[in-house]
Amino acid sequence: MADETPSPSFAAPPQWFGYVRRIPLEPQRTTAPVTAQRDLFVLAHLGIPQVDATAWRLEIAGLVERPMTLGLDDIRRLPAQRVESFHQCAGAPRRPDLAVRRIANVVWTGVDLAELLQSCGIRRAARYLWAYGLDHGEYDGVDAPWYVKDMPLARLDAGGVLLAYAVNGEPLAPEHGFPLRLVIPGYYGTNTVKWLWRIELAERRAGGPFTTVLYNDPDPASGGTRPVWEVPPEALIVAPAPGPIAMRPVEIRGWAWAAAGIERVDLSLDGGADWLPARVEPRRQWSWQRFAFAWRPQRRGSFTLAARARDMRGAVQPMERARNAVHTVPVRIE
Ligand SMILES: Nc1nc2c(c(=O)[nH]1)N[C@H]1C(S)=C(S)[C@@H](COP(=O)(O)O)O[C@H]1N2
Ligand SMILES: [Mo]
Repeated sequence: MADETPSPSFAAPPQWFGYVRRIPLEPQRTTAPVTAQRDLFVLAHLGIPQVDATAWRLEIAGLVERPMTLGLDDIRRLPAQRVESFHQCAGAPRRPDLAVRRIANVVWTGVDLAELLQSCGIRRAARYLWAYGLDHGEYDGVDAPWYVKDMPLARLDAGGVLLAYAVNGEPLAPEHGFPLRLVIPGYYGTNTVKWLWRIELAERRAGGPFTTVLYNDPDPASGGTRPVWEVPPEALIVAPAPGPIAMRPVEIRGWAWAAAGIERVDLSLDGGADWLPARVEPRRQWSWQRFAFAWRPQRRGSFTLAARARDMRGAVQPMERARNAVHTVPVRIE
């Protein structure tokens, strides 16, 4: 396969250059089951392209029998699917020890990518899907011709992978990837490529900075590294907020999520020494799941609340030094 960098069939759009980050809602404000688009965190490593949808095209290339080029109208004419999913930023690409708690839950609308690729004919040798964003530039001292991420093609079998043009029923805002983004429910946000213009099927993983030097965490199991793809279990305490609370029954509640779905959430009132099970609601598609715990404080003073989730595969959150380390909230009963 040729290693030269592909370029779009249309003029590259103007781009506001530079790293963009909009801070997520504070945990105690993450109360809505579905996060409004205007409340979503924004993460863009290279800048924000301003795409003219009439000129824009999506190309599907690489190991397919019939390569395709589609305009936005072509895509919107295909059967639409809605997928509710948590949406989480993994945090700094080279800091697997930091939990940043950039988490939201949204409903994406778009086209089922597995079906679209079936209609192109997937060649037998194809193992990975490469997704190209229109943004380019420098990040962390590395120059990227495009923002490129990859995904094992086998992920398509679990369903829900979309080419999304709307979030919560609204068109994507420019900063959220207008006109089209890849959505991979259960995968960290870094993989959900915005301003998508090219999909390529390949035998091997993609070679750019965002799939090789960045977003690969040490993997103790193999001694090597592991791509930042599937989201391990995590829980966020929404209420109570840190600080003083009155001496009366308190509902401790929040959200828990994992690629595999949540099996249980345990609550601690003493920073992780003792644990008690919380009530966990079922998940809808790939959504986050509400948990709640009725607490009757027996004394005044300081407490460190902690919530620890376990996923359907039995993985449990580490207490510290992980992207999904346990969230704690200090409170004082007065
Ligand atoms: N093209 C492109 N897509 C991208 C990024 C980017 O820099 N360029 N950032 C990724 C990261 S790290 C995250 S967390 C999500 C954030 O999506 P949002 O800004 O819509 O919340 O987009 C991902 N998709
Ligand atoms: Mo991210």
